[in-house]
Amino acid sequence: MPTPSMEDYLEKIYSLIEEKGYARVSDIAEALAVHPSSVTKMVQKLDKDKYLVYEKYRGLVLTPKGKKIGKRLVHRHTLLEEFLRLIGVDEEHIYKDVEGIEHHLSWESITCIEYLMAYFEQDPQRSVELLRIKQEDEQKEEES
Ligand SMILES: [Mn+2]
Repeated sequence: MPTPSMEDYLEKIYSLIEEKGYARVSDIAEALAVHPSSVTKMVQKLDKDKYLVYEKYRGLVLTPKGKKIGKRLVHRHTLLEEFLRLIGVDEEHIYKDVEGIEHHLSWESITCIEYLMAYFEQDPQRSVELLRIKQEDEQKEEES
């Protein structure tokens, strides 16, 4: 299993390749706000663990194993963002909160959150009700 830090890299590499068709060390460094030498080190580790193949002048290519896990990690991130948005978390907190929790949930918990999302999607009234409870509580707070 990849470590949380490896997961961050695989997630970012996968989405860069999806968006641009390639992922350069400099792009990864910028996206993760880290030094390029840290990227090179991690990319070598991911290569050693068979998540990708890294050739200095040709760039990096995800292996089938790297693609599979990268796709799952990107999906997990998106799902958690949608989940926090649905339960009414402020937009300004969403990205950071997801970055904070995504590596610490089991895949079972992720699957259960997927079911919860399906529950809300089946009847849009359900999320309206949820947000009504939130609003009422916020109003009470203001009045007290
Ligand atoms: Mn993420």
